[in-house]
Amino acid sequence: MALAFRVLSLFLLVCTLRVFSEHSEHEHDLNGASEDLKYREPRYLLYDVNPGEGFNLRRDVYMRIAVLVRSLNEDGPWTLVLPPWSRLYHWRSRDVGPQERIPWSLFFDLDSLREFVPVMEFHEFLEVNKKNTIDEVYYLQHYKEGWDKWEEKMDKRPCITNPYDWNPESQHWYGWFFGYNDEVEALKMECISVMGHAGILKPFLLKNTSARSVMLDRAETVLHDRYGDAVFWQVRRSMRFSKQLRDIGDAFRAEFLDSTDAKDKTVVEKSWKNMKRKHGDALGGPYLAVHLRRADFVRVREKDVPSLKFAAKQLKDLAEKHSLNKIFVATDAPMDEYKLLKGYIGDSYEVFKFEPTKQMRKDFKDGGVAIIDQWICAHARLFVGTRESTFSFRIQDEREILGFNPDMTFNRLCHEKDKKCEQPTRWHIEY
Ligand SMILES: Nc1nc2c(ncn2[C@@H]2O[C@H](COP(=O)(O)OP(=O)(O)O)[C@@H](O)[C@H]2O)c(=O)[nH]1
Ligand SMILES: *[C@@H]1O[C@H](CO)[C@@H](O)[C@H](O)[C@H]1NC(C)=O
Ligand SMILES: [Mg+2]
Repeated sequence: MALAFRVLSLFLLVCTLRVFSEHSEHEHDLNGASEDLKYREPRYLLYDVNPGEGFNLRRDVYMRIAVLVRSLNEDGPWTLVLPPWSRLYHWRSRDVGPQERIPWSLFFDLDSLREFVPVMEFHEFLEVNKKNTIDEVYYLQHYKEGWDKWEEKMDKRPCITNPYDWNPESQHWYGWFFGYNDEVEALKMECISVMGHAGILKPFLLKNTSARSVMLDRAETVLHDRYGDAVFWQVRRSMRFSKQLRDIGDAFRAEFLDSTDAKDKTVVEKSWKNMKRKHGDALGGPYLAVHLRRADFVRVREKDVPSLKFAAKQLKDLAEKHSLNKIFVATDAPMDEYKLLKGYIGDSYEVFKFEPTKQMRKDFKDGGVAIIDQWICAHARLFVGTRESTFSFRIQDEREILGFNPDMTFNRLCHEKDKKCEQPTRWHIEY
């Protein structure tokens, strides 16, 4: 495994260097351009997200920034530097080794991301950057005074809170830097109050700074340029999970759920660009999948999370209605809660949960196991999620990409007291 990773990262580095040298050729074309213009290309955009945010909101922030970087590339070559995954709040397993500095290639297919925008891993950036400093960090924040009318604007302002510290010795800024806090520093750090879409940052990045590497911290502060349009879906389609994780999910489907792509009409094209499914093209495997979000949600979203008994009742009713006798459960609930649920469902249905081997957990960590759960849910005939869970939302998008009938996707569990039981908003795919 370790060797496979080394080979993989070497390969990715070669790809990056290729992109890099293509850019150098481009620089030779810049006849008469000033020395520093030549020096600054390609430029690098780094970003980070509020430390408390979970994996699936972070995926959404990637999309906003990827659209920005693609638009920056209309002006000159920019590369998006992927923020390593370090110590996410929900990743609690202690027996799988440290869950930090995890590169994106463990979870995602980088070649697929690159079909939307140039990206590189942070460790590759450090290699081509040749120094352990980021030129400029802009910490995005809201306006201290709040707002009464919404308007797009951004201004340099004093920091409301500032997690960076000045290091008088090096004359640089200390920061978390995705868990590289003992190695990496920033030359300059400022706060910017912003209200608007990610696109508002483009003129600032092109005109107000010529730094080679710029990091936007708290990038979730800016909104999607256009939520749900064709470009939104392009970047979403490019965010494919890594092959190794998909393979594990597919093997589980085949072994336990009688589910294969050919039979279920969920065959994936080599490039996401060639995949343009219509609603109803996909059939899905003969099982009902539920994403039962528990853990912190039981407390913070009490009104939306049903009791295990009532969840079981809803699942049985749905399985019966759709004549499905297998139920796949993806959940962050502890084992005892899962067993209770299974007991409430009873013997008339076969209930499954993905149980990773010890080696899989070590190799792919909590983040990888969660992706396998999402992948299996994405292939079910019928999916039921949890209200307001970005984990459930990402499964819904995945099913839109695969071409499911929306009736089989946009469903959720409800609390016993929620008689209205409003179903999720249907964000349909656009091409
Ligand atoms: N394996 C697994 N992990 C889950 C499941 N549901 C939640 N988690 C974990 O809990 C995290 C929830 O955070 P997040 O991704 O922000 O989704 P949200 O909080 O539901 O919007 C996930 O990223 C997973 O690490 C599940 O069904 N299976
Ligand atoms: C960017 O530069 C323009 C022109 O100099 C200036 O008006 C604007 O305030 C600057 N933006 C920020 C956020 O500092
Ligand atoms: Mg969350």
